[in-house]
Amino acid sequence: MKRALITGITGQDGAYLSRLLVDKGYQVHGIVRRVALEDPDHRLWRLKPLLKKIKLHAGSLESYASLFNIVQKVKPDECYHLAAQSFVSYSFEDEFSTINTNINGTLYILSAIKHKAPNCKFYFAGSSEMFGNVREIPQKESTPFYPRSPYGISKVAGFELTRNYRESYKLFACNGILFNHESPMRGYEFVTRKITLGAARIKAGLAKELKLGNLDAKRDWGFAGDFVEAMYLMLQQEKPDDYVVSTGETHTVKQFAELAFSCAGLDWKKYIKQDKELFRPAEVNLLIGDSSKAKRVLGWKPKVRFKELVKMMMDEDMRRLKIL
Ligand code: G4F
Repeated sequence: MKRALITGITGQDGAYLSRLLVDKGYQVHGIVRRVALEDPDHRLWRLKPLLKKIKLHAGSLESYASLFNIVQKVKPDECYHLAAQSFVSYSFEDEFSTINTNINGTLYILSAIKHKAPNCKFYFAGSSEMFGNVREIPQKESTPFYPRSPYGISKVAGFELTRNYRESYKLFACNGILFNHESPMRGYEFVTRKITLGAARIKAGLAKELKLGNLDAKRDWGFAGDFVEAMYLMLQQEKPDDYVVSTGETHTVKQFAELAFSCAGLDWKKYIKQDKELFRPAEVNLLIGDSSKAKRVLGWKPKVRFKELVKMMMDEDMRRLKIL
């Protein structure tokens, strides 16, 4: 039985990836904060259906000792490093903790693997935020990085650490450069879920308006369930490499909102208010990925398209509020 270790297992991607790996017969281990183990109803809700099938270990990205001990104990065959402070907007407010946690956490887990499980295959959750002020359209593996946020900078550092461990210590270490990926399990702080929950709440009579920031930003939004398959496939190849994972379609925040509200039979223009406070000090205006390498080498392509994704998220939020 193969053993997989997932950091960030409590998040959206962690939940989809755990399901995928459990279904493939893996023994799945996850690293979570001790408080999560003490408050499973709130902090482990995404893993609820899987809790009896996976093993959770208390640890922290800030503690090398905790990561070292877990890697030593689990001796994983594959490690998926998903944990991070992943909210771009917050990274402008607390750049220190974002940079510290995201960069050191990646370094610690890589080092622990080098010392205690050198044959373990490693996946790093890189991000399209690394492209930032994009140097070419669409963005592919060879596109230069130009991050526009402390979060983006921390991800570029993690990307380079992963590549360096691959080249210096011969670790099987891969970078996924994942474009935005969403689902009904997305956190409320991200714009897609904020919109779908906001629209559902308005429909249910629980709210009157929804405040958003920049409506013109364009993102390449895919379905998280599809994207975790690409992570898995990267670690099944003969050689470690880096891959862009995206849908190749881009839409504005406004288009997302328009479609989401229309799924609830609402006209978005009546309810969405722009709030300057929600604009970022530096914005990434356009992201659109070219994932032809992932298609060619991994045989991966996205299954869920934009409209289907918006509808899936809207329907689920309306069901949660018992209006569908
Ligand atoms: O949903 P977002 O917060 O996602 P963002 O910043 O693109 O980052 C996400 O995707 C990255 C991959 O590219 C990940 F690495 C990262 O961890 C995260 O998952 O914002 C999307 C866009 C931005 O341009 C933002 O300015 O939506 C715009 N936006 C407009 N109003 C808003 C809002 N974003 C948020 N979160 N909240 C708003 O009210």
